[in-house]
Amino acid sequence: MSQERPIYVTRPYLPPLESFVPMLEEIWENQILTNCGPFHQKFETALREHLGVEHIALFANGTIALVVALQALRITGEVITTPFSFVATAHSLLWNGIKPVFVDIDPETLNLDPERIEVAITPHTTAILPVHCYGTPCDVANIGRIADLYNLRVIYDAAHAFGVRHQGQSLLRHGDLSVLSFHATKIFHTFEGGAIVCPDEKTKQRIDHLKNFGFADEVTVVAPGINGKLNEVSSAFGLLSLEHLHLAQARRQAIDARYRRELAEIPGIRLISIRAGAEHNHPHFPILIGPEYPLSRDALNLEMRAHGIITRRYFYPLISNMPMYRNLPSASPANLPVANEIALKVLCLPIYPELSDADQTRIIGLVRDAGRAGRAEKNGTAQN
Ligand code: T4K
Repeated sequence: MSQERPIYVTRPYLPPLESFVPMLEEIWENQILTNCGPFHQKFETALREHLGVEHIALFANGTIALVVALQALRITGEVITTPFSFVATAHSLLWNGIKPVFVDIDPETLNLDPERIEVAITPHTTAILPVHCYGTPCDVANIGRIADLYNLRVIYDAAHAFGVRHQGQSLLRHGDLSVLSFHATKIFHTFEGGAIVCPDEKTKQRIDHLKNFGFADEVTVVAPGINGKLNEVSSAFGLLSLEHLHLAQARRQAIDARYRRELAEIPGIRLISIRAGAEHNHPHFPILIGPEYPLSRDALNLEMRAHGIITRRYFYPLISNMPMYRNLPSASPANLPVANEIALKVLCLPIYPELSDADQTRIIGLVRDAGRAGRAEKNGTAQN
């Protein structure tokens, strides 16, 4: 391992500490720490405006928001979803007693392939749970068309899609619900946090009840709710971070653009293209290691780590290969050839606002040099 400090795949954006102190003083003063207090309400309003959505309900994290989103729409039976995601996507189904049905992904977008959804629909199917993986918009038009045709609900796991715009409007306006994560590793975070975006007041009301034990008022419990509320410190932090987000995003965009420019020419490295008509948010920088690159994905991962660059294999292992899912008929690798292949090729490079130009130079150099060294070694072996 290199003696230099490690470079992680991400680092949380933190606004100047002194700008947060007055908010903490206000919380200390009024002693309202949670239960949808003033900062929670202000943050909800500010986010709704920032994102350009009708309604939003804040949550303690993205996973509990997914679990509640499924409860809010009373989803049961079978739900079609992607195996290429963070494990929380499928876990939210199991927590609701719902059977996940895995459908393969599109090799270009790495999102649920709409062409494969219809054959997976059975009389028990009630919904589709796609993921806008790495912030790339799903094929929302075709998913919407299939959902209408078969009378299915659509809940987007939009944990990576904060701020993504698609054809001139928020991507979060698609589907019945969209679920966000504000985890520390996300482009916009509240330490831990999450939200559900919904189009109508009635659904927002039900979600608000569900996230607060089902309380409609002090003595009336209208549903078997859970405790999913975002606390006041996190809400205040979110409110403050929103003001700084444009600067952080400009830096991410520059890092993304430089990776694209300088990695594009390396044989065997494939990049995920930004979709036409989409305003991207650069949450991750995945590269796919193909057979023309002389090192395997795992060998490159180890090489990077040996130099203190902590790259990550998001999303390996594939959810469908995990012990609690692999016996499902839809989890068979034969049913999911693209997802299985991508999970073995993908490597996420560091991207975060404070990544320096010098560190990015080092990362790009390592990917390039590991490729060159591997090629020279291969050629040498071939000549001997
Ligand atoms: N759906 C999708 C599609 C998701 O990607 C996620 C979360 C969810 C649902 C669920 O949302 P939440 O319930 O989490 O709100 C991380 C995150 O824990 C997880 O939130 C995220 N997806 C997933 C993609 O990544 P790990 O296990 O990779 O995190 P960890 O702790 O290894 O962190 C990665 C790197 O980030 C570290 O090497 C250093 C840096 N880091 C991390 C933390 C937590 C920091 O610098 N500071 C920190 O506080 O899962």
